[in-house]
Amino acid sequence: MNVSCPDDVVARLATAERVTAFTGAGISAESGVPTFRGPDGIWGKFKPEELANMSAFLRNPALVWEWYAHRKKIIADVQPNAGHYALVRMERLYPKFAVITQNVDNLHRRAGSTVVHELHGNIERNYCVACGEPYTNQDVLARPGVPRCRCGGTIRPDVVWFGELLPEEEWDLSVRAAESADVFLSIGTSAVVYPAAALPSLAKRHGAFLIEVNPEPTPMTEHADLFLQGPSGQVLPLLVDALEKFRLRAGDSAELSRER
Ligand code: BJW
Ligand code: ZN
Repeated sequence: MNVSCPDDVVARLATAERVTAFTGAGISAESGVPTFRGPDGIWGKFKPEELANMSAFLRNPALVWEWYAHRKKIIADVQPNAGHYALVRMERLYPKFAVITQNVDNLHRRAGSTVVHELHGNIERNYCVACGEPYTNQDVLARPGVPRCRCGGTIRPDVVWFGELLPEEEWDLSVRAAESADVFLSIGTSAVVYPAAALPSLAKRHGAFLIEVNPEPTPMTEHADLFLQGPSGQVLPLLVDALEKFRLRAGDSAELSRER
């Protein structure tokens, strides 16, 4: 793979104070979690709007639950990959570093990232539509078919479906992390689902240098200051290696000039 990150960009990224990484399904692809769109997407059989919305759930909760039970099992069995771990290394390099993720798979936290804003919920959680009682995956997967709450209500996954509002606090924190970023990385997202997809351009309007990491161009590519084309599990570790090398060299020269 030939990912070329110009020296001035490495310098800019290495000397930034506030860096924000915005991730989508692509960062988990190399862990074995299928993406939503494209040839290998989990939406191959169904369009997103057909399953991930409340009216589909009310119409056919068994079908929606069958799909979520399948995905919950896939996600429980996978591990974070080199891309997730590279972001953990990056967090250690900056005084202000945040991950904003559209993913519900919890892999950033499992890798060790500590500041993670989940915009579309978390597939490890569930709640009763009628009374709000929370349920774990262990609770719901033990019950065949559509899981029911003690109150008789239907339990649903704690994820954000089309037509639903994003969690307010996570959204506000994400907007702040975008607006204040010196460098904003958009990683493994098709950048078509709003309002999340508006964050990269928001960051750019507020002065961030916008870097996109994706094997394929997206609608955002033409607005990016730098497009690093390739799988994030390969591109991100190379990028962090370059940053660490730059920091080491800069540290060495500072040391040398103090000694002189
Ligand atoms: C790699 C890789 C590798 C592959 N390395 N990369 C018209 C215009 C504008 C907006 C709207 C509109 N009509 C309706 C809307 C609103 C709607 C929307 O945006 N629709 C668009 C599709 C048109 N948005 C909403 O409804 C949102 N809510 C909202 O707007 O509330 C206000 C409102 C209130 C009342 C009424 C109406 C509005 C909510 C959106 C919720 C999205 N939910 C989902 C499901 C979550 C739960 C679950 O997981 O089951 O979130 S949909 C799905 O898409 C999921 C994802 O987070 C999201 C984004 O997908 P993502 O991550 O970008 O994945 P992919 O598959 O699309 O892309 C993967 C990328 O990875 C590709 O680019 C690959 O190339 C790349 N890749 N391998 C790096 N190794
Ligand atoms: Zn209930």
